Amino acid sequence: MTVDFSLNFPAGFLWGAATAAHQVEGHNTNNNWSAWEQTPGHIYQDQTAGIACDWWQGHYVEDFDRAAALHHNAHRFSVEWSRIEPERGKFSNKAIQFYAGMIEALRARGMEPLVTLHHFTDPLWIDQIGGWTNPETVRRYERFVRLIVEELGSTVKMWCTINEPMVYATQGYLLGHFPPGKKNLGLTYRVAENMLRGHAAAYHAIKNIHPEAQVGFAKHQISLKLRRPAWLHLPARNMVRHTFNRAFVEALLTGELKFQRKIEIPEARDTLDWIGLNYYYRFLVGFNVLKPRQLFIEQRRPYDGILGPESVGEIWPEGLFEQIRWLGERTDKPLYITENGVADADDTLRPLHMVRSIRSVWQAINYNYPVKGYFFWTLVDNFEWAEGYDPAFRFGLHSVDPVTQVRTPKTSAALYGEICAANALTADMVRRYVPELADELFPSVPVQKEIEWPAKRG
Ligand code: IFM
Repeated sequence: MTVDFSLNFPAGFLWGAATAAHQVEGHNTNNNWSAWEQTPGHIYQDQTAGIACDWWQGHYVEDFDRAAALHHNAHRFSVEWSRIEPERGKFSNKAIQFYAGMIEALRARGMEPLVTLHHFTDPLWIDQIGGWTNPETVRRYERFVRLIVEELGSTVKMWCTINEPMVYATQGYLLGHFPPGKKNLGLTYRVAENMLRGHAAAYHAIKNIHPEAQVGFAKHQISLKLRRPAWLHLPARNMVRHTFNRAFVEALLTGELKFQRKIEIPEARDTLDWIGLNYYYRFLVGFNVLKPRQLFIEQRRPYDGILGPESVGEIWPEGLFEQIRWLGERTDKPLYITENGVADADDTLRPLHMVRSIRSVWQAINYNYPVKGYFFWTLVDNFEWAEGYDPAFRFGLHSVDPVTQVRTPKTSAALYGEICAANALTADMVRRYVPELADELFPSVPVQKEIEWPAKRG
């Protein structure tokens, strides 16, 4: 008998990848991103999403085959509002059928669909009324959600209302990296508030049509490392932690959104059946008197650890545990890792990152946090927003040739496939894919630590 170590996951655990419409579909000129991409300076090398991974022309079928061959039993994807409602109040049956086809293709391959209703993009006509700065958008979004759930709801159990609302608000309205490129704190708060109202409206609309549906949203969390001395930097760290990581989640539990002031949004109270965690980076945070325009807060890359590409933070996979812990304890809801992965041009870091991340998830499960699934970001290299097709920002398990559309699996795809098939991360996998971690994670001779008896009492 060969005895070996493995980190086993619970029966029924969901394993898959996550994707988003604008990043993979291509052929769309009707949303705020396609308009934004036209202006030089907005995207890496002035690129546009173009045909992306050509899913709109049917390439999703072969990519779902790939996911199935890697033993994924679930997939997270988003529907594109600008295709479904290309003009205000006009719905496209062709687009609805396209997404119905995707769901059917997933089910035929034994993959549970998790459908995101908003992933960073808005139809142009929504953009023209001020996007999410306008409360009218909440009502328009609710109408769109109602329509899509009436059409597709009998085949979907899990809905994700909004992807990373705080990223959408801060990148578009505070930092200016996403459309509409504003730098205005007041608008940032207003957009986040309206997205919260949008989530609440979508939650009630979905439950109204299909009470058994499971509705949540995907929250991007960042790990925050406190600069020293703590007494000086603590308030700045707490401010970022509260505003970016916590306030939105708290509001979905309590119905009170606390940014600069407290806003009562009773309809948002108790509108989570599950919570999604998107996790990537850790930042060093502190107070800097020279940064009044950033509210004296400075966020930068720590000097130690593995650094991601320029403009992002430190890559610290174990931060997953910390984020699961807070979300798990605060919400007491089933938790899904709705995104986790690493930007890595040549797949040298990804297997190592994957092992450390999945080990963190396993650890959290064994502390009895209710983690129910893991969606790797992402299935195929794709359009990475402001970073376009910059090789440093490739996140996929497969590379994609932009001209021929030929996909090539990376080493990390094989490793992830083995993990999904085994519903476990085994010592043998670690030895084969990331031998440099093997001794640390799984000593070859099982070690039984000596435990000293306490001194005799009494
Ligand atoms: O590509 C994005 C995705 O759209 C949202 N979460 C982070 C990913 C990687 O940057």
